[in-house]
Amino acid sequence: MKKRIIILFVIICFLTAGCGKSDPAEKQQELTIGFSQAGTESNWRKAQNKSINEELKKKNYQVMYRNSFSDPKQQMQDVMTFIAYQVDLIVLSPIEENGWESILEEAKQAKIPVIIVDRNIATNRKDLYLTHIGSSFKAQGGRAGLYVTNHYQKEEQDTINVFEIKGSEHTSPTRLRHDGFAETVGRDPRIKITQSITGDFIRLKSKEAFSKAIDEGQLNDIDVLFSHNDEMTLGALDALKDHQIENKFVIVSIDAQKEMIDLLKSGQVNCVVECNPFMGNLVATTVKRYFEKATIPEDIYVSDTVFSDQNDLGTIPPRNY
Ligand code: GYE
Repeated sequence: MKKRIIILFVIICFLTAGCGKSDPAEKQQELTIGFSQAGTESNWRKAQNKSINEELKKKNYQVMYRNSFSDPKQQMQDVMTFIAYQVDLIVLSPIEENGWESILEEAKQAKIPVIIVDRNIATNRKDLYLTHIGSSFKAQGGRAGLYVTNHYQKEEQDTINVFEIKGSEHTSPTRLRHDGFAETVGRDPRIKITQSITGDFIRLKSKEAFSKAIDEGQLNDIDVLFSHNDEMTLGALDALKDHQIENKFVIVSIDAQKEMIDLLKSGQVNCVVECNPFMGNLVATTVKRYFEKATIPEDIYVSDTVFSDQNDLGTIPPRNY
């Protein structure tokens, strides 16, 4: 009897050791990642989308991809679909900040971990997601503001009026880019945001809203244009051209798309704060580390820089977006 038990034990050990030896890449192949993308509103977004999809696939994950084309309700349905499919992990690049708690609670109940990328969600419930991977939008607004304060440091002008072109409402980059900028320029009492419009991060919407502002005379005393992304800056420049208004403004933009860097080089804009879209590698590595049971930090920051007419423009690396 004793002998039989020993033989059985040896067989079990042998079999389980065999399972343990399977190739980790093969195991990963079985894992499905639901990737919910916000939209396709900008070239920045297209680069970020490509980077995440490619890097996840490079690591042999199956990607179940949904693009909600800037429709917040659609995006919530997309995530619910991932939960119904019982994917192994969800990567969520949200459109808006609000309304995610109940859906992420469902993911939690279903034991599906969630990684938030790029824009953040509004919640105090840190237990609803693994981590957030993206830029510090407040730092980006701060860098934009710092350029403006430095630019006017030696000028004797007693009022400096800023026209702000905001991104979509209820999104973390819009809120935090504004806050970072306002906080930084607030140190110079001469600088005030006197006009503000929303361009939804989209070139055409910004062009329309900016044209209306021109027609209503809102541009009359403006010194600085601060735009929350490059697409909207391009829209504002389109509107100026259509109205045959000379571009005499100090222009500060965010993202650092190729087209905007070219405009910086030709002297048509003054400062471009980078928002680095190439977060795919960080995302895929974090997913892998999670499945390897490593500890994941609460926040993972993508590193960004700033380009302006104060730097050597010849050294800017070629842009791929
Ligand atoms: O700046 C903009 C995009 O969420 C940070 O969304 C992102 C912003 C980016 O459409 O171009």
